[in-house]
Amino acid sequence: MRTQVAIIGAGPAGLLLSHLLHLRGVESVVLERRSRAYVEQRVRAGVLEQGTVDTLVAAGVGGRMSREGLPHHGIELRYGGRGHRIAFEKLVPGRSITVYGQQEVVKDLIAARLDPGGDVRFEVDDVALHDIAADRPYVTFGGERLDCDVIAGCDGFHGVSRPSIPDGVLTEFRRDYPFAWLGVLARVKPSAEELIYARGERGFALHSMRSPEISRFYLQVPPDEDVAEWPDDRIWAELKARLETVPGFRLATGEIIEKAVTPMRSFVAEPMQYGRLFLAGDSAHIVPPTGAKGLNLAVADVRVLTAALAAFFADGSPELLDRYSAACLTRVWRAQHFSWWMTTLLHTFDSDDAYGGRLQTSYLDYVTSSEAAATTLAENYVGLPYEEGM
Ligand code: FAS
Ligand code: PHB
Repeated sequence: MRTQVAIIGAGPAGLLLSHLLHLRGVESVVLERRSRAYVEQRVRAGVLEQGTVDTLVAAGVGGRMSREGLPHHGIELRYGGRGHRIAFEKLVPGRSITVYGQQEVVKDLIAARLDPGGDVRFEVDDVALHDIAADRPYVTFGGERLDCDVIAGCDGFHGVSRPSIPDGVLTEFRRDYPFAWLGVLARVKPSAEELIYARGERGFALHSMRSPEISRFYLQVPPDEDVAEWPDDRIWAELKARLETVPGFRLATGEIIEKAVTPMRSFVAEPMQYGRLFLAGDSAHIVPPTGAKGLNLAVADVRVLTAALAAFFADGSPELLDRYSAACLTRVWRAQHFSWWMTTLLHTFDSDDAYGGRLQTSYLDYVTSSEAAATTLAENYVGLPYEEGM
């Protein structure tokens, strides 16, 4: 078998890359180790930046998102017994976010790729990358071989692509956090119109949603927490304790349909390329989800990689491909900082660090009272505009 681009992974990065390349007349084959059903039901991100929404609409895969997604024009920071709205419409006029589950984006992209011209293979075992430093790399899987010109490693943090790069090539930057998130999906009407980020002595909590009937919550828990420690009644009691902290707010409860613990880490591998292998999305970088950047960064990488590959296959020019990693990393590190900043601002750290706690409160007071400070949060949250031509 032969294709122009072998894409490892059918998450948002791999699927969007395959679709955008198809629109530019570049062939690809997507190799995914999980089943279609698995990737379509996996509950992950929920917030799409303005740029991600615009990208999906421009690529012709934003129809259902435009119908079913929930545009939001602000978020609330809740602490010290008060709620403070960060009003996007005032601070960053014309830019907003859309709440639309990552699994819905994945479904829309798979549907588009299974049209004629698409080639997405699920339940593929033993993917291995070969000759990635040569100009004729290839991929083996399940006893088969796929020859190609380029390999896109879109296989996430635990994938096979990044480890295929020889030792000594990559510099890895990482930061771990002394907590994790317990994610909860519940069949209950959201208790507020917008997202609520709540900081308190008991720990961080996030009120989000997926639809007018489905709410999404997160609770800060210890880093190695076992989800079995969290029966439904304990989840509701803790969510109430952390969110019902302002007058008049009552949290509606209902049937919990999914719960899981997500580790919190910051990670970047530089450079995001080696020979004919290009890393995009979580295979190259991870952010704590507090800033809602993970999925959106994957989209930004894919936009850059698509333009570079289209130029390469059009006339062999390698310049954009040579600069791929540098072109992505400015945005990657901006999102890394914002995600680290939101995480350190809103989570409860070591209770002995009284000084650190005062710094957090002071910063929150500043962000909720200064228009300039609130604008820095708003413009990063809705997503900074893409660089020219990306
Ligand atoms: P993905 O991990 O989504 O996709 C990689 C794909 O590659 C997967 O389908 C995997 O099965 C496949 N794969 C892996 N190894 C392979 C191999 N050897 N062969 C073939 N295929 C292979 N971000 C937010 O913004 N907000 C959130 O709330 C949020 N919550 C998250 C919760 C969890 C549990 C996790 C793990 C991540 C969360 N994220 C969140 C981040 C997440 O949304 C990622 O940023 C996003 O999925 C990135 O997309 P991809 O880069 O495509 O990687
Ligand atoms: C979500 O709805 O899953 C979500 C929203 C905002 C975040 C993280 C996750 O910062």
